[in-house]
Amino acid sequence: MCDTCGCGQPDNGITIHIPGEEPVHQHSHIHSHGDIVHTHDHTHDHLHDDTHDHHPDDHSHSHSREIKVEQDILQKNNLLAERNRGFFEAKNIFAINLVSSPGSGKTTLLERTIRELTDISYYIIEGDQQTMNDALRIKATGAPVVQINTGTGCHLDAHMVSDAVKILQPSGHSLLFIENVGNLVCPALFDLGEANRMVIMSVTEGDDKPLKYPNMFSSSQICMINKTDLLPYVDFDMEKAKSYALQVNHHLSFFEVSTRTGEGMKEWYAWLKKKMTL
Ligand SMILES: Nc1nc2c(ncn2[C@@H]2O[C@H](COP(=O)(O)OP(=O)(O)OP(=O)(O)O)[C@@H](O)[C@H]2O)c(=O)[nH]1
Ligand SMILES: [Zn+2]
Ligand SMILES: [Zn+2]
Ligand SMILES: [Zn+2]
Ligand SMILES: [Zn+2]
Ligand SMILES: [Zn+2]
Repeated sequence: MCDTCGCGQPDNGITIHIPGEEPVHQHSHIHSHGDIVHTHDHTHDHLHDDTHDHHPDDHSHSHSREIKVEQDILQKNNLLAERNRGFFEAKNIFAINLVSSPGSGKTTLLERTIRELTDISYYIIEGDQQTMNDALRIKATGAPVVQINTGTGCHLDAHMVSDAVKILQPSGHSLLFIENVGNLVCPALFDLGEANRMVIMSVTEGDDKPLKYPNMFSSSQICMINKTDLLPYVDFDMEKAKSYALQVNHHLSFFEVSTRTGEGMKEWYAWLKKKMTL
């Protein structure tokens, strides 16, 4: 699963911050296979079910053992994701998980949406390996935000989201945007409890991404194609991109936007408004 991309490393130091405040949550893990060694350092006390991701961090084990560990990780994640989903449904919180490669424009989309579609109450969870940059950009819009830094981790998981939600305290009948770590691979495997997953591709990335990273497109319900203002300058065939995406998931619906110029945003806002009145 993530063995080759870094999040299988021990001590991957997850932190959760409100911008401008001291870290409110810190995990430092010593991991081993199975349940032999497992410590948590927390800067606060809260109940833990001990259902974290524990990625295999030593390769002396057999292949079948590795697959078993990965299945356990995903099963535990799925259980926690269902708890998150139940909480969101009970409070009428519409949660969207934004996934994409780095730099497709997720944060720009959120900034523009929060500023232009003002009759919705927003809560934002930002996920990046390092920095508070995105949380600070969101804070400037006035929306409540927490930043999860995943350290070496390459995706958010349901436990991190559950911890972040406890800090964020979203009110009922609100819209929760979860901006995942920029990565078209691992976030596909981790259900966060969202109602909808939206994969964002930008026209600078090439129109073949759905075929190269099919899991991300098959696990999403919505596909946004961003940076349409750059179409005259790049070899991106919009119809091809959409047909590739539909090849891996024929249920996908599309938005074509430029979060820079605002082109196409009206349809996105209409969709969000409709979701918020359901
Ligand atoms: N031309 C153009 N540039 C855009 C558009 N949307 C975003 N950008 C630029 O793309 C770059 C990345 O945008 P971000 O919003 O930070 O992207 P992100 O997906 O949040 O990035 P990560 O969180 O690092 O994965 C920035 O320089 C943006 O100004 C767009 O519609 N058109
Ligand atoms: Zn990974
Ligand atoms: Zn742990
Ligand atoms: Zn391994
Ligand atoms: Zn971002
Ligand atoms: Zn915790």
